Amino acid sequence: QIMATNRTFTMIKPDAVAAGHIGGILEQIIKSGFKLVAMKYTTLSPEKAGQFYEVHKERPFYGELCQFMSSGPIVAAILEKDNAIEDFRKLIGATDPAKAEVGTIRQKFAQSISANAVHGSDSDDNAKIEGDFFFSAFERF
Ligand code: DGI
Repeated sequence: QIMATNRTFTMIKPDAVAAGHIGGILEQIIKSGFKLVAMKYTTLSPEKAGQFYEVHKERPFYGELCQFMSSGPIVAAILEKDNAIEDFRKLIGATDPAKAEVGTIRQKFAQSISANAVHGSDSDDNAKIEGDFFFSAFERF
């Protein structure tokens, strides 16, 4: 039997922070059954953003993505719930908010495919790598 993943990593991106949506987004996440394991309000330098998004290095939007992600403060968090990866990606909706289902976080709070309000890990392995990128062991509950 395959064990469902129970942790994911998220960021509330600079567009959503600047637009005052931290509270609304966190409320929807918590009400959807996710528990906070770790959380911080911080910034990414262009270098750090480049490191975080290394997998997208060859994509045409990489430069824009790193510039955007370092343009203002973000909220980073590790979340826990049964089936966390899949359920969280369902909760945030499609990468392009114009294609995101009604009621999803991106449909409600995102502005464009690049300024799309939130990040959600796409696999168990990446959730661990991304959580470790931001949090040390004593910063987790
Ligand atoms: O896992 P997702 O965040 O939904 O999407 P992804 O892993 O394919 O891409 C990571 C981020 O890169 C995404 O949240 C926003 C940005 N991005 C993805 N595709 C495009 C893009 N940005 C621009 N400008 N154009 C794109 O086609």
